[in-house]
Amino acid sequence: MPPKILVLNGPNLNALGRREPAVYGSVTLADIESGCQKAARDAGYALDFRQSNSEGELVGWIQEAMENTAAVIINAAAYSHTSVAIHDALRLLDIPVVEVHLSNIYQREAFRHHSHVSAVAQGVICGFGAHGYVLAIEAVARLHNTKAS
Ligand code: CA2
Repeated sequence: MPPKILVLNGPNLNALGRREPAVYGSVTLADIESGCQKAARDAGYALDFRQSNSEGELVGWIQEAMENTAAVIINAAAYSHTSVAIHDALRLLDIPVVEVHLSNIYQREAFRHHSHVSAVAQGVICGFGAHGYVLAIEAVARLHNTKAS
């Protein structure tokens, strides 16, 4: 069984492709999942891709990643800017965590400029739309390969 990357998506990302195409593009979350599945397969990983509108459910999934998970990629959406609970759960992990945002949060409203996820992430990718998720998978593979060699 290949090592598993867990990709977590926060609130409202299930609505992608239906509203605000100028900010988030016209891709749906299902499109993003397909791209991630391909990138993960190419890099030799299994991929578990999830979305929730509930902060508690996201915290539970992060806790599950303490076992049998090689890395977490997370777009916590609005919870990035508000959730100490997600920050605390992520900091318990001793695997790579990569934060992704579709939009460049630093070009947007001031309340999006701070993320509680960033301090507990190995790195942050924002502003590249759906391709950011593929870049995050490549970054995880590079981190694991560097560690192994
Ligand atoms: O750019 C990102 O990926 C964000 O994480 C998206 C969040 C936003 O709160 C963050 O500041 C940046 C919002 C996700 C909402 O998704 C929508 C989907 C369709 C229509 C409207 C919003």
